[in-house]
Amino acid sequence: MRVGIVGLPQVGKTTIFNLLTLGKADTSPRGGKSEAHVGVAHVPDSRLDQLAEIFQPEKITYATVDYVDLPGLARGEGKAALEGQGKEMAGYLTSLKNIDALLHVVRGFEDSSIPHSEGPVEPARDIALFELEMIFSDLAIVEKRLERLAKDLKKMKSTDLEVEHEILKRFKHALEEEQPLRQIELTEDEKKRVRGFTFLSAKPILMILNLGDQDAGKVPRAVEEFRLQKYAGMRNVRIAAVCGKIEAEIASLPEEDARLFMEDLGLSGSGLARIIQESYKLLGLISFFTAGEPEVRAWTIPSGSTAQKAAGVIHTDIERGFIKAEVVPFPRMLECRSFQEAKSKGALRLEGKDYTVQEGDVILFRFNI
Ligand SMILES: Nc1nc2c(ncn2[C@@H]2O[C@H](COP(=O)(O)OP(=O)(O)OP(=O)(O)O)[C@@H](O)[C@H]2O)c(=O)[nH]1
Ligand SMILES: [Mg+2]
Repeated sequence: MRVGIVGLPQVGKTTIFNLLTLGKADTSPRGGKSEAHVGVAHVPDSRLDQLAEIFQPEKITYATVDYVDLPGLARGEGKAALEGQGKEMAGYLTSLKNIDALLHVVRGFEDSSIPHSEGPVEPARDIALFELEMIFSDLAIVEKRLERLAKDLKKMKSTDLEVEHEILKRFKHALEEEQPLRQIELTEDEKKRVRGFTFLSAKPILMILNLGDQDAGKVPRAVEEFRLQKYAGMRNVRIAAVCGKIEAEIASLPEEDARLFMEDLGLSGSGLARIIQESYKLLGLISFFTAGEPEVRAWTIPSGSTAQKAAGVIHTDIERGFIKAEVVPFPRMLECRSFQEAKSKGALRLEGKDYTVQEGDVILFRFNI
């Protein structure tokens, strides 16, 4: 999974990128302004650690998420694209090609030494503004493409072009009503036809409020606190909060110190864990595990995936040569402590290729190639 970190200037994007990737990217005022940083976050999962205790593998492999940290996008840059002057936007869109979701960092911390481009701290206003910039950027792309299509359709008859024209007209209408494209339900075929465009408002989005150090208490009820109910109910949107600066500092401490520090602040679970959990929910993802002596490993699949598809995430050969999946739900594996014991206790199930993999399944695939 690849996630793009976006937002207005100086809201804490790079701070949160560092929190997620345990990185050390520069957050000083002039540090590394213009380039995008790319980093990898390891998905924390205590179940994987517990499996490792049982199987004593040579290697533990966590699931990962790639994060791309971008410079701030200022007010008016989406609009500029719409007026044919979108230099900033073009660079932005190139960096955001092929991402699965956006993480929109919204400023929630007060600090008079870091001026906010929009004046007083007000998350709802910033979200509305940023949504609009994304909508303008998308509208610029749609209008340009529609113009081209109209010309081409005059010259030749093409069902493909007509279908694309129809979808983009629907998009145009929604965008003109200031509706983000992520609200629109598309068929698989329609999705395929617009895959080549980087429509920002079409991406599932996780809005992360970056709160000040004293506001840890607001983390669990950020939606109510900042009156964001309107967004919380939208399709393909999730909202969560972190105290970016202090949580980034905590993340670099040894585990035990970090735990005590978080307890003091009243935070449950790390900022990293909270953001990743929300990202999985946003994208409808689940984890399953493979476990043996060489390696204990977590894998990420879309919820609803069949056993055969899940096998394909590990290797296409296992998908092609799939015979059976031996499945033990995680809690039962914790009791039985081996596939063999699970089998003798009746906790192991033999499943076929159409079995729907469940969150936390520990799976041994049988295949032949
Ligand atoms: N007090 C406080 N300061 C923060 C917090 N998060 C970030 N900052 C500070 O805000 C400034 C900007 O942080 P960055 O993480 O660089 O923000 P950014 O959004 O990446 O900024 P640009 O990339 O320039 O748009 C830095 O001085 C951070 O230390 C926070 O939660 N509390
Ligand atoms: Mg930055």
